[in-house]
Amino acid sequence: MVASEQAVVTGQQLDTLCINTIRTLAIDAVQQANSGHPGAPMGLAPVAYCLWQEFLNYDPADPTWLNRDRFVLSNGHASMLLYAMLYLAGVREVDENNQPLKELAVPMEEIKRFRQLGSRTPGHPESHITSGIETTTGPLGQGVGNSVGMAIAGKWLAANFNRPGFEVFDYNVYAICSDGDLMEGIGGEAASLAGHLKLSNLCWLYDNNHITLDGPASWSFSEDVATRFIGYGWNVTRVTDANDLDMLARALNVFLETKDRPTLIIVDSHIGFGSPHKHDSNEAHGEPLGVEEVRLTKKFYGWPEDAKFLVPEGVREHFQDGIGKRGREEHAQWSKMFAEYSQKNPDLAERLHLMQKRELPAGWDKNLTAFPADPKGVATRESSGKVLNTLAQNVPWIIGGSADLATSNKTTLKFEGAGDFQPGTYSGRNLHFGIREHVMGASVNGMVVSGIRAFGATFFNFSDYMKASIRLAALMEIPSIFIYTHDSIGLGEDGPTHQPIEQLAGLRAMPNLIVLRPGDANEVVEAWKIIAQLQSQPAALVLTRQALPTLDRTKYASAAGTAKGGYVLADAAKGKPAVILIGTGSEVSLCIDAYEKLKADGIQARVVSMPSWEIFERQDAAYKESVLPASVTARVSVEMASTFGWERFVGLKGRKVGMHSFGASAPIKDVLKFFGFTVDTVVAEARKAMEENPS
Ligand SMILES: Cc1ncc(C[n+]2csc(CCOP(=O)(O)OP(=O)(O)O)c2C)c(N)n1
Ligand SMILES: [Mg+2]
Repeated sequence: MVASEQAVVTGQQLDTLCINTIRTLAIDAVQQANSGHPGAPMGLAPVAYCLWQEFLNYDPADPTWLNRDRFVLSNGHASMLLYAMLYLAGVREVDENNQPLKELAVPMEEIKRFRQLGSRTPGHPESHITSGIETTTGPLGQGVGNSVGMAIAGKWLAANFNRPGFEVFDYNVYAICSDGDLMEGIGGEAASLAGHLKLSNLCWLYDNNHITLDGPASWSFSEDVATRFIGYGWNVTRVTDANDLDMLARALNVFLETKDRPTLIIVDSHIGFGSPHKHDSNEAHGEPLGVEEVRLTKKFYGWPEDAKFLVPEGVREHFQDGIGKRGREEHAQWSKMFAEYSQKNPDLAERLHLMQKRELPAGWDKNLTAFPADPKGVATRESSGKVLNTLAQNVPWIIGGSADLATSNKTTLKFEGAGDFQPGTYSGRNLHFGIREHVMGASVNGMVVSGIRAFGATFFNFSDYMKASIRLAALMEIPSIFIYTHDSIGLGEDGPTHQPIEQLAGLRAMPNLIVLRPGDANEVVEAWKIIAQLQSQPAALVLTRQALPTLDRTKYASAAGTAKGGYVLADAAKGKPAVILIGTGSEVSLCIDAYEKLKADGIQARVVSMPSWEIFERQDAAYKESVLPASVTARVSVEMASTFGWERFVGLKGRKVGMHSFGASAPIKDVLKFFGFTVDTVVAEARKAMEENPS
């Protein structure tokens, strides 16, 4: 059928017309941008069409509807598929208060501006830029990882909020994924965790197109995916032709009927379906088709060869009659039910409201009391565990867990009713991620975009394993919480394989991430208050294994200064300090000891505690000058980590006590002495700084 000749088209013809519209929009946008991947959207168009039009419970007029089915495009390079769907389904733009507007999330002008500066159609889908995009995808494997978090959230929300006769939450999570998603280690972790948790609300549609960027997938991928997923405990079904809508619908119905495990639908497809290229040779994969091939492809589809961005009459209307009408009706029914639910359960409704707005309940900080001074003190992982347990009682939607180190990370929620999240007990608040840091990061993000304040914990050194997810949380502007203990060589005997060196510098270099390394139990309390209030930034909380003195705050400044990122903890008795010692975490008390020694020797020192560079940086110039006066250039930073970046605060003439190599396996006292983290070293460095910077 030729689109331009259409009279009244119905049924199959209309399906084909819609599918080819998705394809040609992707082709034209990529061609116009002269950049992007047309092949995957062309191959997957029927899959997305069938899913959205026939199955997805989604109201395009309100993409923030609480109980909407979630759709994740894990192979984010196929972004034009998603943009075409958002446009054709008529998904609305949402304002900063989560209110839907009249405007489309992706109007046609934005499709024409694919991959251009400031457009809502960046190269890969970005949830903070484009309404209707549930999560940012692009690094392969992250999206399927997020989908596991979303499915966990769905189960947790249902277990905690549904009441007899009131199914507030019963949404499903669908992810389309590609060979890359399944090859990536994180994809395997995600599938393993989802299978263990029996997340029956999770469906992955695997684009089995036998091709990757370099060439045939068989060059590097030959395992039996179906068998692998059956081994993970998934239900596996197959669609042998991506263009067969009936077969796709049958497979999706199998998913809906499967109540005891997640479902993988393996869809055999042809990348760039309809293009005259021999795709097994993989030419032009990941590139625009080129003018001539665009014409030939359109001819194959029965499309006017010269038409660009053509949306034939009837296509958008057809989407309105399908996903639009179904979503509107489902949403309206749900809203009626939810209104009654809210009347009967005002507390729960209020909770959901706050969660959506990323706000905290009244009394969120109650019982977050100060720790008494104690020279022997307590490890910050210990004090953090106590604070977290209090905070989580005040904020019922803080949930999380550790990658098999909960007893070391001290992250177990131990209070009455906290419970474990396991198959059959989906109301539990303690997650067991297993030894899967990578998917812990991605699923924490998936939970956070679902309204939950989720945390994930491991040893600081293993933050590297989940770096991509931390980065995406920062990019997505979401308040994920990452807890890292065993923060330095101070962990001792486990040695250099476990001792972080460059991790602090790396995370501090990341835009929009708040890194906090509190110096004692009371800074831990303040750090958690900061974290709780974050709305659009993730946090990395970096904690010690070893005990630290709880400073006497009647003698030294209040830990409330933590809120400013850095503050004067101990100061020169009078006048300008002769030298400034700047420390973080476990080195704050070392600085204090050095300060006392210098004081006894008649030297007027100042100690600045700097738990968060990022927060200190955003203070006004006057405050920063009050903490680090420009006229005092004799400065020493003390941190058991790479010194990379400390010149920012100590200046080019300052001195840096830090790590210049990997650590060593030995008892902590030997390690600290060997690497020079002693009062004597700090005092000596302070004297050198003073000599080199005579005032
Ligand atoms: C973690 C990660 N590594 C590499 C890439 C770059 N990349 C984009 S698409 C792609 C491979 C595409 O193969 P496949 O996943 O089978 O998708 P298809 O080309 O079939 O759509 C690669 C390597 C990426 N996006 N993410
Ligand atoms: Mg592929």
